[in-house]
Amino acid sequence: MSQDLVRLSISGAVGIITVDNPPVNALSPGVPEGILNGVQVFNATDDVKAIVLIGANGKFIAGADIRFFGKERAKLPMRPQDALEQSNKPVVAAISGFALGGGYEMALGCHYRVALSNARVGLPEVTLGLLPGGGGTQRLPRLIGPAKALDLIVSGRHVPAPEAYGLGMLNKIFPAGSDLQAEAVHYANSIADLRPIPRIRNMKDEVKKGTPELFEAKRKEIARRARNQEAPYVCIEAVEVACKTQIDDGLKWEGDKLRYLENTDESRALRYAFFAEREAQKLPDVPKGTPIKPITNAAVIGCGTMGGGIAMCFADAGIPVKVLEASQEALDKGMAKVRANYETSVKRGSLAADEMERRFARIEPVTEYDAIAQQDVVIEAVFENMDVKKEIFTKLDAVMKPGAMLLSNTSALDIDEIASATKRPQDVAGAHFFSPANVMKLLEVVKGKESSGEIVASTMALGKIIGKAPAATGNCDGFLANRSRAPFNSEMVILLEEGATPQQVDKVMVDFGYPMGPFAVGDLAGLDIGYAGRARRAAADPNYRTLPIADKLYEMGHYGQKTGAGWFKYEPGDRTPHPHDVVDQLIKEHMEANNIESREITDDEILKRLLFSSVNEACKILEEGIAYRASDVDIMWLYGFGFPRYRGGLMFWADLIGGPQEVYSQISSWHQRYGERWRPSEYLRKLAESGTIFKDAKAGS
Ligand code: 3H9
Repeated sequence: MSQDLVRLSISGAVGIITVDNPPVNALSPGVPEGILNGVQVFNATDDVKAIVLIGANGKFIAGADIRFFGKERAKLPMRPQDALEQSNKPVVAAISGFALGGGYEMALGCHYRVALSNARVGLPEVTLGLLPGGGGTQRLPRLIGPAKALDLIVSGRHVPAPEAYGLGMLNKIFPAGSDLQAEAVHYANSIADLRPIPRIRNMKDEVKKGTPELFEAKRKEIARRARNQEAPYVCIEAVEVACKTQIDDGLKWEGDKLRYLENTDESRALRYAFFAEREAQKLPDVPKGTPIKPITNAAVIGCGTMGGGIAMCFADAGIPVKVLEASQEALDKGMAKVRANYETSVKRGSLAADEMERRFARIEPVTEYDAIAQQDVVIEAVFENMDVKKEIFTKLDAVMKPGAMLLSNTSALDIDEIASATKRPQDVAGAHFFSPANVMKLLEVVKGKESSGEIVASTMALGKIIGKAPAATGNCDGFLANRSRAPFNSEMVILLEEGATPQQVDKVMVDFGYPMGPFAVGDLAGLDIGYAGRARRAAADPNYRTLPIADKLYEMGHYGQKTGAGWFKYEPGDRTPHPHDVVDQLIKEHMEANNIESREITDDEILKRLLFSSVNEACKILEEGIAYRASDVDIMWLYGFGFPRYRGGLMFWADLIGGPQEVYSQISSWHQRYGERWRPSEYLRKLAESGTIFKDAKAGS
């Protein structure tokens, strides 16, 4: 097998080892063996004076094959990166595309590293709950020093080649588009006779810079975002080990830690999330090869909070966008808000001032529908009112060029009814962004019953182009994301009726790993949004479970941060939530009026009531065939609701704590205690009885 995955050839006095393992040249079984064989063969070939390690199809090596973690791996007589380092003939890593994880570690085993200027390198293992286990934690600090190595290994970021060159990670870069193999062979000839061969294991100076303060500062820096996680801390320790230990001892330490980390729930969850994200791109009911509509420009209807944010997404991706508002006044206000958002980024240092101007200039305010007629895609982003939306889609149908993508940012309304306002429902789909639209990564793509495969696939592709994580769903009230989240939103308020406090609930969820508690998030988004949604649902469903405490709070003018009071109290100019007496009073009154006795509600009950209620709803959505698979639920929760990635997502987490059987049994007991709202879904019952885990659950199965 290694012959197929790794090819050997000779150009003059240079032996070339080519890794050819599509799609990304991962180090699947056979590849490490092939590289090791190549080093041995060329070291034994007299005419070869230097060696080049390169990847086929414009990609170097994307790292270890992630599918094989947690499984038995073949034991080699020697690791290929160590063999590369020990080679008596100098080896040049020739990098195009990406050299990530085990791929860049292979390059660190080489004596020289050259790359095309559009390549990316890095050690992203921490994002999979691992540490670089192919020598990266020991070689990178020796090459570029512990401070820079810490930054790269603990963040896992992909570094563009020019920056990597500046950091000392690469010896030379060639312009994008160059013939990399020819350049690398030329380079190899130029260094073939240089001695001593520069082996990273012999570089001793940089690691002397690793002071205890450096590592302590890094631990402090990551404390909040890395809470509940192990891998980031092991990564720090690994660099510390590199600074204190002989390299062979350090390599052994690193290998042991990799074997430990690959079996943690954290790593399992992060690896699952990696593949779930890619799985979400696969649309079982859209044939492969369905054409994707090109997008060179866009339009957004409405320049409110959502519309402005969506326009920024296009501008940030380099796509010119027109924003339409009926009145000049609304347009000016919206554009001022967009500008203020950009200015905040400039002030924070995350955006350069000239780049802000370039982006802002891509957004063109307009007041007439004729002005947007030739745009490739239009996204309607006005407030949630069916009549208004239908009126807009009638207008769009009249003016937009044939084949234009007609998308609605509705978060709950019936996409089929919206599409019925046009004579081209096949070109209509939902493109649901999450607030703030320019920040949150989820794009929920909603298929109407007449949406064509082309519009769905093109909307998914659009999501990728503008840097989102797209995932598809069918049409129902609230679609997949908000519908599966709705029971969580109700349950958190119902918990108050039984004596819990907003601060208690928020603490449980922050401790679990959310960046903010759900009540604080409600205050940030505005309590008017939930109120309007509840009123609409209560009008439609006589059995709708009302939330009197939430309704009263809203009616008292507590709209959240914008009024200085919501579930919490806020001092002017400060977003820190403080407990509010009024809320305590409302809870007390509600309990007295309904003869509810206060009881201690444990953190475990809070967590499970919020999340299990949503797992149950997600099961109903799967049963109805509205979601393709459980992993799409997880993608929506990770990217739309801030669910901690290292727990995999709502459904994966539920598997980790006992799976369908545990969830079913708990929900059944709450069904007895609380009645109808906790009725377990049939689908959940079937999963529990068949022993299927959530992770493998598919639509309607
Ligand atoms: C590691 O190296 C540990 C070492 O330290 C240990 C010692 C050796 N494995 O993302 P795409 C699949 S840990 C298996 O859509 P792109 C992917 O699932 C690893 N499969 O392409 C998809 O399959 P499908 C450290 C992989 O162009 C297809 O390839 N490395 C792997 O948008 C295309 O992927 C990383 O963390 C893999 N390593 O992005 C890098 N990588 O078509 C992980 C990809 O069936 N990879 N696949 O859905 C990436 O970040 C991106 O894939 C990359 C390309 C940027 C490379």
